[in-house]
Amino acid sequence: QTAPAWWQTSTGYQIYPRSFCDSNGDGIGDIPGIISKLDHLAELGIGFIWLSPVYGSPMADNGYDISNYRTIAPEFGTLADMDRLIREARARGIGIVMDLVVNHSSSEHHWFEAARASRDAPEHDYYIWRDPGPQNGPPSDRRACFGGSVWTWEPNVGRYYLGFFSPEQPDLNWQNPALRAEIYDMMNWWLDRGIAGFRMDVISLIGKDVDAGIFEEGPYLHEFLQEMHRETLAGRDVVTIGESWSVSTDTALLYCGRDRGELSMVFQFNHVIAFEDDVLGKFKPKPFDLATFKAVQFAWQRALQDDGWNSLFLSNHDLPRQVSKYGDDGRYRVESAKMLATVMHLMKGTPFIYQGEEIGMTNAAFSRIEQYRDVETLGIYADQMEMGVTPEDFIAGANANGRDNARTPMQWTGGDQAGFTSGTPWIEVNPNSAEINVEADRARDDGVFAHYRKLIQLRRDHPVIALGRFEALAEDHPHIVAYARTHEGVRLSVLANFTGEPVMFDVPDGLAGKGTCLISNLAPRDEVSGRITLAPFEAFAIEITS
Ligand code: TEU
Ligand code: CA
Repeated sequence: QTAPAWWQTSTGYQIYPRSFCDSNGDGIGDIPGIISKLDHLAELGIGFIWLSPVYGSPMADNGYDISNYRTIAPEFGTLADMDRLIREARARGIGIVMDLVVNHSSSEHHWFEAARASRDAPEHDYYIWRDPGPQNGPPSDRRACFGGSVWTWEPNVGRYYLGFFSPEQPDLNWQNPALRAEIYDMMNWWLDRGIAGFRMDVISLIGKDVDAGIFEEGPYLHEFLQEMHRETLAGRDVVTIGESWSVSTDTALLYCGRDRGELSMVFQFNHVIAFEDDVLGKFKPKPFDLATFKAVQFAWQRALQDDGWNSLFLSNHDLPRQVSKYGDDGRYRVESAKMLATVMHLMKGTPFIYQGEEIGMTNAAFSRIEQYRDVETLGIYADQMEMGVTPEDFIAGANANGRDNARTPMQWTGGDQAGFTSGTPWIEVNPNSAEINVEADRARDDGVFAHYRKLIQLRRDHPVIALGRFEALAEDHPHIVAYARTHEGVRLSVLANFTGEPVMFDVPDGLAGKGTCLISNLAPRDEVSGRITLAPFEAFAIEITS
């Protein structure tokens, strides 16, 4: 067996820069703010930061609409700040993974400005244009991710352009080789600055065949990813994380199989999609059930057991905070936050922590649409009002799954604006910051932070966590998560109660035994056998020795 790659034994941490730490009081988090918090992250023990976009952008989608790939948005800082971040992080053993958003650019990118001005501009073909459809309307009735049509009329050129997400995010035409060369050149420019890799935004969309109506995982996808690899990544020891909402256990290895020359790992959402409504999507959540959740997680563990690599996460800047969604953000907040972390971090793959998760931050609750800033929530609100959904029902759905509810500022202290800014934050601070904050949590030996820190260290110290085989046990148990990991004669038994009630459990053979408790969110146990009772949200892992 070859030694694991650095990104297989490290843990990632996602920073959503707008909400992380504001250094200059303008209410917007920034790069100097991130630098000032690197010690917090180094003490947590992470190996790399996935930095959500900081490039030049009009911020229609908080930076996922890039107008200049080689600058830093002034509200976030300067290129010199960015270089300093890369350097200072590296000095603490932390790599910076940048967010590569190349399915689309901003409509304010100079390419698009040229493209929309004239059909004769070379950049015109960098985007996806179609003539009007029937009755001079849009070429198809396909809806955009953030509401409205995917097609926007451009009178200057007498054509519609494609914006899969929003009109401010026109899709790039990957069929154009000059465009692809520009992108690879830009990637090399960043890689040469010393970054540790890329998280690739909606990368499964770049191979689309628009006229066939195929957007996700289209016919050109893997050809382009392999070309990208040859032109930029080959020979560099970096990590690449491919975001995809469509990848399945059947297609995952096409992206991250060891001989593919494409990506290190996929970042998939099957466990999220499983609980969305067929018509109203995320804004009408389906009730959670553990059996479905486990079936999805475990299917991915099995599918990438021998080849490929998983990303392990429940939350990010597009998803609700996990303690609110899957745990209990009231009475058992601390216990359930630790339980969820234990279950996720001890599977096979690279765990990702979304800023604030390491102290058990919860979703903020909003009551009015005016409290939202998010292009998705506002766009879909407009669509669903037209469909006859009531504002009350919509807000209820948005509180469960809306993006802004998990994008409120990082809670550093119990003081004013949670210590995030000395000014007025761009979006409201969660009022629970008086109790839930870094300072308070870190002051406790049994805080959520301490638990995450331990999990991260365990992954570095125990090869069974990074490399061990995964075996699910008691798979259809409705309340308990149970699995074993085995590696070179070592067995790790992981058990968790996913509910706020005590649960009696008959320990199956593949799990039972005595040994050393590696981690627990209650009193440590050094034995599991026979019939046991797990306390509400109890979770632990034992390295079995007999
Ligand atoms: O997200 C991809 C994506 O499909 C999401 O928009 C998703 O559909 C939705 O947020 C969840 O319901 C990526 C980024 O992570 C997201 O922040 C961007 O808005 C999006 O791409 C466009 O760049
Ligand atoms: Ca600022």
